[in-house]
Amino acid sequence: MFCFQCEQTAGGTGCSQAGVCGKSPAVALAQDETVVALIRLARAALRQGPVSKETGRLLIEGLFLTVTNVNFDEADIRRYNALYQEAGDALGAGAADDLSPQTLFHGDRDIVSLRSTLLFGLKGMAAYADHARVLGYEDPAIYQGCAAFLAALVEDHTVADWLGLLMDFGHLNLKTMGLLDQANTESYGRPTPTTVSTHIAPGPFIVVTGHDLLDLKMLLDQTEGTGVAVYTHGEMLPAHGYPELAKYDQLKGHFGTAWNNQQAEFDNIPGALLYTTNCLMPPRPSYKDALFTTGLVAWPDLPHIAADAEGHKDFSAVIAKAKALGGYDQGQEKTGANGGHTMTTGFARDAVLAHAGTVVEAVKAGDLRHIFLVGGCDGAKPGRSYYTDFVKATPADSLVLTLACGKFRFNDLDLGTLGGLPRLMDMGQCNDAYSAIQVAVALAEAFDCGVNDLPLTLVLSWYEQKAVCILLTLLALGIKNIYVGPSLPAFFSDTVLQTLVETFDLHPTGQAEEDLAAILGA
Ligand code: SF4
Ligand code: SF3
Repeated sequence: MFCFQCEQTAGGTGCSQAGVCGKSPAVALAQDETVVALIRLARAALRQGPVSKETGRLLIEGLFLTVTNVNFDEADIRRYNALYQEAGDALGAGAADDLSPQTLFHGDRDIVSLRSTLLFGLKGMAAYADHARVLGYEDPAIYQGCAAFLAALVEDHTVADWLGLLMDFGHLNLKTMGLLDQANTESYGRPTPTTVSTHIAPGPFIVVTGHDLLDLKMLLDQTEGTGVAVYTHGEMLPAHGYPELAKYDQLKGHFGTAWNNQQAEFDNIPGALLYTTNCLMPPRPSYKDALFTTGLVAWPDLPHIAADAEGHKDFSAVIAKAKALGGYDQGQEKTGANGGHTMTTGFARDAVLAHAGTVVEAVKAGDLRHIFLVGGCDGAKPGRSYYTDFVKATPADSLVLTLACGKFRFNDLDLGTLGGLPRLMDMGQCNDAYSAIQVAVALAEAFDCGVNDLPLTLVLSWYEQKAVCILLTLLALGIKNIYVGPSLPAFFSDTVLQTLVETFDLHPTGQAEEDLAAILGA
C-alpha cells in the first residue's frame, strides 16, 4: 500500500506497511480501486453529456467513502466499488477507461503532488456535498464539476494548468460549502451563540460524533420521551447552536473533546456511541460493544444503521443499547482540554456580523488590534500544542474566531470579552469555514479594502482531506499570508510548496510566540 493523504502519515512521508490510522493494506487498495472506478464512471458520464443526479450522487458518495477515518471495512468498500463499476458499464465505459490504481501515482513527483492535491481536495468536498444532499440540497454544477475534476486527474497537464485546476476546484468547493451552509441554516435555523455544558447526568445516554446533523436530528426525534439523553462529541458540538436541534430537552451537553482522544474518552463508557462520519479510530475492546456506525462509516463486524429508501434511519438498537448500559450512577464532568466545564458555540456569520458595527468601530478606535481565525482539524501527533499556545498568547485587544475540531485544544478557556463580545467565538464545524469567509468579505466591504488588507490572519491546522479543500478555496479567493501546520502535507512536493509559498505567502507554522509577534508586527 501507499497512502499519504493525511497529516499523520507514517514518517511524515507515506504509510506503506499499514496506516497509522488503522487502515490495512487491503482497505487501502480497495479505496484506491474506488477512486479509479469513480474516474471510469466520470469519464463515461461526461461522454454522454451533462452528468445526471444519479451519477453525481455516486461520485460524491464514493469519494467520501475514502476520506481518512471513515470506512475500514474492505467487504463494504468492495460492495460500493461494484456499484460504481456497474454504473460505469451502463454508461458505456470501455477498455480505455479501465485504470489501475497505480495510475494515481504515475508521473514525476510534482505531477503526483498536484494530482494528489486535487484528488484529496475532491474527497473533502464530496463529504460536504453529501451532507447537503441528505438534506435535499443538490446542485448539478457541483456534480458536473466533480466529474470533470475526476476525469482531469488522469489527463496530462502542465504544472501551470494543474495550478489553474486547483484554483477552479477551490471555487467549486466554495459553492459546495455555500450549499451546505444554506442546507443547514434552512433546515435547522440560523446558529445562535450558546453555552454548552460538559456535565454528564446520571442515567442512560448516547454520544453522537461525526458531522452529520441529520443523523443527530433523527436520533433526537427517536429519543424523545425515552429517558435516554444525547450528548455531542467532537465535530457535533456546533449542533447546540442550531435552534431546531437545541430545542430537544434530551440534547444535554457535550462529552469530551476531539476525535483523536476518543480511545481514552470512551474507555469503559456506560453509554452507546454513534459514529455518523469521520473520524473513527480502531475501537478498543472496552467500548467496542457500545459502538454503532451509520452513513459511510464502517468497521468490520460492528453494527451499522443503514437508511431506508426514504433516507429514514431506525436508531432503536442504539437506544436499546444505551438503556442496557444504563449510564453513570453519578454525574460526571467530562471537561475540556484545559479543565473547563463549558464550551460556547453558535457564532456563525449572522451572530458575528450582528456586531460588525462594533468590530469596525473598535478597529478604527484602536481598541481592536487584530482578528485571528485559528481553525482546522485536531490530530494525535505532537506539535499541536502550538494552537493552544498561540490562542493563549493572543493579546487582550484581539478576537479569536475558530471552527472545526482543532478548537478543542482551547475552546474551554475563558479569554474574556472585548467591547461586549467574547474574545473566543466558535463558528462551527469545518464546513463553516464558509461562514468565516463571509465574515471576512463583509468586514472588507465595511472597511472598503481587500480581505488581505484587513487586520485578520488565518492560522490553520490540518489533518484530513476536508482541510485540503478548504485551503484550496482560501487560496482560490486570493487570501494570502495563511499559517498552516502543525506539519506540511507529505503530498506537497518541494516545487508545489515553493510555488504556494511564493504565490500566496503561505507560512508553515513555527513557534507560537514568534509567529504571533511576526503577525502583530506586520
Ligand atoms: Fe496513513 Fe493517513 Fe493514509 Fe491512514 S489516511 S493510511 S494514516 S496517510
Ligand atoms: Fe476534525 Fe476529523 Fe478534520 Fe471536521 S473530525 S475537522 S479531523
